[in-house]
Amino acid sequence: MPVAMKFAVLTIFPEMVAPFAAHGIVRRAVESGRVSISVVDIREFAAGRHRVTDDRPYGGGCGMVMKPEPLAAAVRAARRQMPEALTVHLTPQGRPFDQDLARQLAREKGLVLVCGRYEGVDERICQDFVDAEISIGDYVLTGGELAAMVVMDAVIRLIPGTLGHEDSAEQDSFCDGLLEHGHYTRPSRFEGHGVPEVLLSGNHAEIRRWRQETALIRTFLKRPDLLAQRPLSDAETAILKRWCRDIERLLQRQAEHRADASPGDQQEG
Ligand code: 9D3
Repeated sequence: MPVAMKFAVLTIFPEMVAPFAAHGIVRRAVESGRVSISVVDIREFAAGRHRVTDDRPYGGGCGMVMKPEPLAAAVRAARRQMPEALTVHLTPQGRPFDQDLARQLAREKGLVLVCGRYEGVDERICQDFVDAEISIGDYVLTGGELAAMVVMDAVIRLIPGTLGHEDSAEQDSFCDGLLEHGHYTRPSRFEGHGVPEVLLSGNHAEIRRWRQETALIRTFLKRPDLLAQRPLSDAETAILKRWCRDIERLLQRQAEHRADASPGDQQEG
């Protein structure tokens, strides 16, 4: 199996990243030869007996900055190994990572992932040694390593052949812009809770309909932002209209009950 995607992770904490390749789908992807992951210790490119990788910021202020020379040397060495790779800096200032970006990155031949620590990386590295900047979200981490692993994880499962079931990547949430329906397995009763009857029926058309409907309603309830930016199919429009009609009918009936029960509530004269 030819390597479909090469990763190099540049970090001062290689022990943090190494175990990432040791489990599950990622491990299988590496063992099958579809993916290679090399973890590069930036410190090995640092000069002097103490192999210092950080220094105080020009202009003063708290915190330390990653020195440019070791990083530059590490990026150059990684690129020499993978000349076609895209060099990505994981930084809070980067483009927010999402499934679209994961799909884009999965088309690359290789990724050199530069993990910052401390307050950040010398700006001249950002300018001259990096093709793209990525953030994994608006919260503050202590470094880029977890972000690099998040990016690799999302990208690796998109590489053909890495998921057991070939079409699972196409079916999951965000692929069609909806959250997934609920999942159930045995036992059929668990601590007082059953399984939706339709899933036990063996009627596959009905099951498909139930899954489509619950996925849509669940997305509306939990992530309305996903629906706002996504066109609805005719089937989906029909499902939502039916819920709308059912809710209107319920409200109508409630209003009628109220009118019967307490005529005093009505405005008269
Ligand atoms: C005080 C200013 N901080 C910026 C918000 C400085 C700072 C905090 C944390 C600089 C770097 C970091 C370490 N974070 C990352 O390296 C990082 C990150 C993140 O913190 N959140 C989301 N995505 C990413 S990607 C890399």
